[in-house]
Amino acid sequence: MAEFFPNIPKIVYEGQNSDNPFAFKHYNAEEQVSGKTMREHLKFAAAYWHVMRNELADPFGAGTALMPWDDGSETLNNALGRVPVFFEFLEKTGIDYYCFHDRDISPEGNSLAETHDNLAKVVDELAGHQQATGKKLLWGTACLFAHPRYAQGAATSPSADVFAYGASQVKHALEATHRLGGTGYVFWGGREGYGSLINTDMKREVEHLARFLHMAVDHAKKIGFEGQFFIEPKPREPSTHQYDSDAAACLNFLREYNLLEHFQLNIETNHATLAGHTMEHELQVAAGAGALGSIDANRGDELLGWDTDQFPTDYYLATKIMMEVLKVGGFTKGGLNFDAKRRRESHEPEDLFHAHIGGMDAFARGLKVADRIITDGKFGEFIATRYQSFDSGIGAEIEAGSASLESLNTYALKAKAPQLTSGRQERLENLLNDYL
Ligand code: XLS
Ligand code: NI
Ligand code: NI
Repeated sequence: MAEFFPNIPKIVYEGQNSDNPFAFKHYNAEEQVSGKTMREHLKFAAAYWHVMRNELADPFGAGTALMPWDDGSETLNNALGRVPVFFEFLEKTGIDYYCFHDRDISPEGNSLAETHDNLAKVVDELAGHQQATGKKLLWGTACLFAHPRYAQGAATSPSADVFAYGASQVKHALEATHRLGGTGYVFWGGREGYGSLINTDMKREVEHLARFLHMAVDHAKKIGFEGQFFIEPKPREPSTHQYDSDAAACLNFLREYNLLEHFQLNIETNHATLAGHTMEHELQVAAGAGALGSIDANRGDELLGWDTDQFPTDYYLATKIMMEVLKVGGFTKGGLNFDAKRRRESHEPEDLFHAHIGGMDAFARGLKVADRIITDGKFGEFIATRYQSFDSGIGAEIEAGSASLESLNTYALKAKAPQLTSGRQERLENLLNDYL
């Protein structure tokens, strides 16, 4: 069998004292952390679009990535040739899952029918490699944003023909995901938003988007797809405003259009920060609605206001994320997808490995620390104590819904002036440092 990364060994766990850059320092797949192995907790996935298709171009310059296995053509043959490269990458990194857009894995044809045909052929190839390696599909999605026909949106395009085209693409992407045993299907808004309201009927566009998602839910039922549907919030880029701008906006949309029972959220770190939120804020908003489903793991750059999709190597970030994941009882149909790309300067194939090793180690460390924090219970106890005035007496009546403005007026007039206890933020920040 041809080897595409001949100088890269299979990455194994060597522990914190290893100075081998091609080894894990924290990620030990079979190690148990409170009753589950690390691999079961973390459910790492690689993004086909970044690993195989990202040429590392930016708005000011051409791609730099060296991909000796790729002839640069948009042909079916080239697409088929990428598949074994990707599976060698998954094998060597020990990543169990992957995610794709339909157009990452297979090219547009000369007609829509040929496009669907291309997809089916690559899906067969992927199925064969999954079978041979035991690798699994976490989620699939359709690329409804790259082709010029989607310049004004897909489900929210002012053109019904574009809407129909996008629907056709989703039908096939959903069926491909089903055929590959994917446990989820993602809708990221892409160009579902607007550049300006001066030419936009926002209400009509949002209603169309809801229609589109209902069609997907109906089709899933029809074909027996039992994977989880996810929406991935993002506030802007490429559009000025995207309708699924943050977790709260998505939840409101899903509720308004009776979709909440069918959808969870796939929360991406860099999208959270673009929305002006922290990642843990977005995760908690989703968790509060029982809709924390999956994570696109990456991070932004404090100095750049765009979706830089950097690899998540920050221990604090990984710890905070894993605390939220553990608090909801872990992933079910979702996982941790590295929706992350190397910097344009890191153009050699081995950089793909350094990038993923670092992300996996950060999350492994984050998992261990998060588990210790939760097991020790100090933060949990502090927060419980902070709200204890609602556990009994007047507070319990408020929570139970048996208090009224009238009864609280009577209470407050008789009670002593309220006393506050310190929020102890700095003390808790120090405590977090103790764990890291
Ligand atoms: C883009 C999104 C995209 C989705 C899948 O910013 O993160 O990559 O994850 O369409
Ligand atoms: Ni993403
Ligand atoms: Ni993104």
